[in-house]
Amino acid sequence: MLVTSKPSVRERQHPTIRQLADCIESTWQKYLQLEPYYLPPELGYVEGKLEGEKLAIENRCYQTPQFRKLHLELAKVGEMLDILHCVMFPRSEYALPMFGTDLVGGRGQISAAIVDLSPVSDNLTLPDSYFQALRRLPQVTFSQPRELPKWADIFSEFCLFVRPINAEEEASFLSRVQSFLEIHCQQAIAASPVLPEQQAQVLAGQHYYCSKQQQNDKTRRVLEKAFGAEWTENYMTKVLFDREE
Ligand code: 18B
Repeated sequence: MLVTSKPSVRERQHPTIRQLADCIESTWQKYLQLEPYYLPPELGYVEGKLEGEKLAIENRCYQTPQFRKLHLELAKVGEMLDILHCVMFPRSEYALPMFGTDLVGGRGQISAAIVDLSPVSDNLTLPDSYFQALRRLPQVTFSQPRELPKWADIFSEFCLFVRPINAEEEASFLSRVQSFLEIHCQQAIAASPVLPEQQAQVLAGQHYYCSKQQQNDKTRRVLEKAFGAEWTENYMTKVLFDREE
């Protein structure tokens, strides 16, 4: 079922998805000390079949002094579906929010664009420094805001979830992601570690975030159709939303 071959997903992605991938990686490079993070080799590049179409997944991962794992994933289902998925997992020494973004498109149109800096504290509020920085960003409006599903109580009040209707809105979404990332990287490199006894709390917050993301049936369904239920469960809990023990 799984074959490993030369990754080539990025060049074939929707241009906005490619631009976002480039933007994420260049912002990481600008602020963070990137070191490699090794996924099991059979999960770096994965192919399966979904309704006769090829599903190809390309993963890039890094770690830094502040982040246990930076994960950027590009997936392509034939000519039907292009997906960008990105999550930054802070180390348990840092009480930092979770940055996450997902961009899903098909046949030239982006249907879902979501980005957030999600709190992991007990009371699910962002650190005040994040709140102040996010509050100062310019107001943006999109013609087609989308409603979050029930499991999505993890997201902050700054979460943006839209269906961008044209190139301007796609650019506007990209610029928002860039701002979130800049704020996050700047805050992260300036952050002090928490006390050892507070690390369990940080991990508990991250576990809660991951357990909610694992309830996203739309992600699960795409993966299950191509790779089966068992592979998908493993992938969602060990690669997409894994827990640091
Ligand atoms: N996701 N997404 O990452 N998902 O991974 N995603 C969809 O137009 C994949 C994240 C989020 O309305 C859709 O409806 C696959 C992160 C939310 O019920 C599809 C992968 C976040 C929704 C996929 C992937 C996140 C959503 C439907 C692995 C947020 C709306 C598209 C590569 C930080 C859910 C549509 C709903 C939607 C698929 C959010 C097909 C396969 C990090 C909230």
